[in-house]
Amino acid sequence: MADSEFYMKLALKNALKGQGFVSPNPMVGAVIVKNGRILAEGWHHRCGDLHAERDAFSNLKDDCAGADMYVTLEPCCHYGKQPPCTEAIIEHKIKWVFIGSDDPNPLVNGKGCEILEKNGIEVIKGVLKEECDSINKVFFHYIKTGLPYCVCKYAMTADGKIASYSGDSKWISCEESRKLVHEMRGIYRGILAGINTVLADDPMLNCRIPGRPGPVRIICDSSLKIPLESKIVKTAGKYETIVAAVTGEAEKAEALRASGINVLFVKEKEGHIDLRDLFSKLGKLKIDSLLVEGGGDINFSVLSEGLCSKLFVFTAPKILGGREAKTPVEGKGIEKVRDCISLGEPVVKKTGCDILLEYEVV
Ligand code: AOF
Ligand code: ZN
Repeated sequence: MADSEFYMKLALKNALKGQGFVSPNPMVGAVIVKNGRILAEGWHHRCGDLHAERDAFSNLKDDCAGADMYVTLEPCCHYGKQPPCTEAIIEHKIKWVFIGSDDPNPLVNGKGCEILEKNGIEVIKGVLKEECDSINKVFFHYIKTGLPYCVCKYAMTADGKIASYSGDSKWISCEESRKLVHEMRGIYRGILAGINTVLADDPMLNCRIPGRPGPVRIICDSSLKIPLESKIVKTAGKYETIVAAVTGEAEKAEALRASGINVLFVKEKEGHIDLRDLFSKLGKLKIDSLLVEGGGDINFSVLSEGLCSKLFVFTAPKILGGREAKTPVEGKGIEKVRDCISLGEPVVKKTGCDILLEYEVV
């Protein structure tokens, strides 16, 4: 492995330490190397905190003049919550900067590299670019579209059912798969479910991994049917919660707001919530990623409207049968196979006795 790849791998490892904490910022890691010796490492710990480059500089014990810096993302050159990293790099007299990903943020977008080069710093772009790009899919999507990067997750039986004909769904997937779902909930900024899921299961939709902030819970409830005594409403003071509606009594909206819920009125589309409008409003609230644990109708809407980027499908070695038993993607459906929603090659994993298929929506 080339030296530059070795140090970039280390920078990547640092970047990942910010997972679940940096939203809506990217995960970024940095390493400073001089004469084959690592002088310091750093990463972006949390949104609002030091950027990776400045975090690495804050860990220096020796002079780094003439050193190389490896950073997984193009250094920023603007004043945001933090001052420009390019300035710190210039001040510290770094000689070479090795970069993984470009930063598509319009405030940066190549200008970071330009400034470094204008100041006599050698810039090498694209070191382990694919790996660096792969950790910030959420950030790239969000900064380009203003919409949350959306992932649909469901667990089904080997015959494609998400519940039995009587509505029973506890539990389709095995314990290990359910543990993994809690880990996912700690990674995505929001979790979206429909009112029918709340009425049927009275779920918490929180993350049970200690130390993780947990997602904002978002319920699609077009006519504000959510019961005041549901667990979601009762715990809204503790876990950030949004109820998205189209209509509903002012009194009910007030009662929900008094419980700490953000009631968000959105546009209507064919008698339901206009998901594109909801996504755009969630984007404005800085929700950059969304895990959809919806029923079949929500899943069909996000998929057919091109709002979903990724799919996690747990398949359990169980058969439920039943013509009336719910399936993961319902709605109206698609008339012709040639018009289907296409998915990429699956990544296949085993979780306990289940199989997890991960697909990109292409
Ligand atoms: C870097 N290194 O570690 C990160 C960068 O509001 P701010 O100041 O935190 O700026 C956020 C923007 O800065 C973000 O949208 C992205 O373009 C860049 N993030 N850049 O050089 C870092 N986290
Ligand atoms: Zn920066």
